Amino acid sequence: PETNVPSALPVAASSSSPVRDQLYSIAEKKRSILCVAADVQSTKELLGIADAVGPHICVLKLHADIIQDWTTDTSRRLRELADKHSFMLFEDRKFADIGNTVVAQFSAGVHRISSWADIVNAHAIPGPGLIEGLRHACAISGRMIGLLLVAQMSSKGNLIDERYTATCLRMAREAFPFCIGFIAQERLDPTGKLFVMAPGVQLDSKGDQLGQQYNSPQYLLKRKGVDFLIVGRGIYGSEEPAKAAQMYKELSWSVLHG
Ligand code: 6AU
Repeated sequence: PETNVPSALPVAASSSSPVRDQLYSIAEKKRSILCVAADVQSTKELLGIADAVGPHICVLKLHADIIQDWTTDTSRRLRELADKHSFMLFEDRKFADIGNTVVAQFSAGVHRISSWADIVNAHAIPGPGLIEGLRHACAISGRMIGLLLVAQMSSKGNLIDERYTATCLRMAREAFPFCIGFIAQERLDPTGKLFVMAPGVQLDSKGDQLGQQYNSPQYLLKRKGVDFLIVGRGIYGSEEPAKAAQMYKELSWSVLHG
């Protein structure tokens, strides 16, 4: 169903999640609801994209496990860029295992996600123990990190149905303020307190060969009521990523406020 609801930006003040507050404060200051997905495979490319699009984004999303030469230096330099340009780091790990395993995936291994990420995401399918494990691991790390539940997907033929999405909404409400929102394709929480970041955004393409489906910023923001847009190949795959990021930033902001 189409929601046709306005942006959640005005309700930011009523939030009691520091991570959510920080995100909305960056979005307002930079007039950007844009998250760039930097799905490149080397530290050099990752840092290059982060520096180039940094002025135009509120969030940089990455898949640390596709970076061939990842070291602790990669995360240290990423954090420096995040502070320099004022954006948040979102590790798109999509945790999907029992709590005990997820805690280790989150805090240990090569990537030590809990030591540098501001936002992470997870599938709800293992149940609340996963969320509890992540919340506990965050408390131990001493860092403020926000969780997004993957409540809908952009890919063709995905197995998520309305009942599953409704259960995600219930789980997310119970886990607020650690859980701050969703990866989804439409607004799920009518109050907008739990926000939606929507992937599957590109102007020049309808999809790829492996089931990705794209919609326009106008459609997702105006018709579906999402709050933030995630753009990957439409930006890092373009000839001038900084220019493309600026274009997506200005377009999406003006769709909401223009
Ligand atoms: O714009 P693209 O297609 O180049 O990149 C989209 C990015 C990729 C995906 O791993 C991710 O968004 N994604 C997600 C996320 C963010 O969880 C969920 C989903 O349903 N679809 C999707 O594309 O980094």
